[in-house]
Amino acid sequence: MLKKREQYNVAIMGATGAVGTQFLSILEERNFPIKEIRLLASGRSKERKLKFKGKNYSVGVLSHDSFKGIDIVLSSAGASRSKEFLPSAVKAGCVCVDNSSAFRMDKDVPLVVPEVNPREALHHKGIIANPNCSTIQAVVALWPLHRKAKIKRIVASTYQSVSGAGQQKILEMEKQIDVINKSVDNWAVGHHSVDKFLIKEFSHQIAFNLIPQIDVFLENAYTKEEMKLVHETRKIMGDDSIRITATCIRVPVFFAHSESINIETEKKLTALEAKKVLSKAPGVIVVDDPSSGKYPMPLYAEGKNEVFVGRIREDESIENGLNLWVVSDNLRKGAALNAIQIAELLIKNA
Ligand code: NAP
Ligand code: 12T
Repeated sequence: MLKKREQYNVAIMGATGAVGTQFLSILEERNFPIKEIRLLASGRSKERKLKFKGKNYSVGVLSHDSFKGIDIVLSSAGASRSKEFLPSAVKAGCVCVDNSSAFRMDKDVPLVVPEVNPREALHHKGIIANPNCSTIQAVVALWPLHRKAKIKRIVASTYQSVSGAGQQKILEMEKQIDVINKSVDNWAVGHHSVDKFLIKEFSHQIAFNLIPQIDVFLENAYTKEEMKLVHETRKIMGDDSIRITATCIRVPVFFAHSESINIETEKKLTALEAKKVLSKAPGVIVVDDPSSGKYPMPLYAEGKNEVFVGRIREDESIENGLNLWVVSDNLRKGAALNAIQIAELLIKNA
């Protein structure tokens, strides 16, 4: 349990990463009540300093002894680091909000999106899991519709930005684009492909391409990312009867994930009713005026906190169906912001 205090000692595991640096910006923006901030990463970063509220902080090397005196751990250093080090943090008395996939489906670990299931956050045993980025933005948009009309089935196709896969992937796409732009014949067939040595992080070239694989393939021919969306959505919405299927695609966009979502509901919901429900939903902004070309796009969701929903229309192929286009900054609501909102919930209830 988190003890009530005026200010808290916070450790960030993976502080130098794509999500870690967002943790720092968002904690600062929201004036999170911090007494001491402890930045942790791998030995590769031991000479590095990061800025927080105008001051430089050294990065410490993560170890089992990193958590003494810490109240809250925000972890984003990969699932294997979470599995290895969070038990030590819990033993040291910390409450951990974990961004990795390590504990999300554990029965004893709440999986929380504050707009959907805030009360779950209070029944933890030291670890609370932050869902996958694609799951978070989907459930923020779908939960209000589920409450109104009961969702029976979800078909989701995601268009996920490279930043979701970490800092190195962002750099790889930048490099590929740079090399192609400098090549003299880049208008000709085959000339927008890069040399193999520029493809290290992703399994294929990502610049000017799409990759229909995120995370590893499983025995059922789906990827792990696709199955995370299935299982996590059911756990957060607290309804195992919802049928869900997903296709996850990596797109050459730097920040923000987009999703085309089709739902079938028990009760009829017109597009107008759905728009009304969503325009009152917490954390959602409806951007839906096709006649003036207004719909959500990743470039404009970058750096924002909300989940943007547009292209809301009835699925004319079934009785009770809707199609939606859902866009959000994957490093903010999809990761760091959601985790910080969970920490804020814990503080409010401490
Ligand atoms: P990233 O940019 O590659 O950063 C990884 C971070 O982890 C860096 O700070 C890195 O430190 C640190 N790290 C790596 N190996 C370490 C080790 N052995 N010991 C200590 N620290 C280590 O990746 P990211 O995109 O920020 O993602 C990190 C984690 O967040 C992953 O678990 C990912 O699954 C999760 N994530 C979740 C969501 C979500 O859906 N909610 C979204 C994105 C990412 P160095 O700089 O020293 O290498
Ligand atoms: N492989 O947190 O590659 O489970 O975009 C998030 C993002 C795993 C996760 C990605 C991933 C997660 C990615």
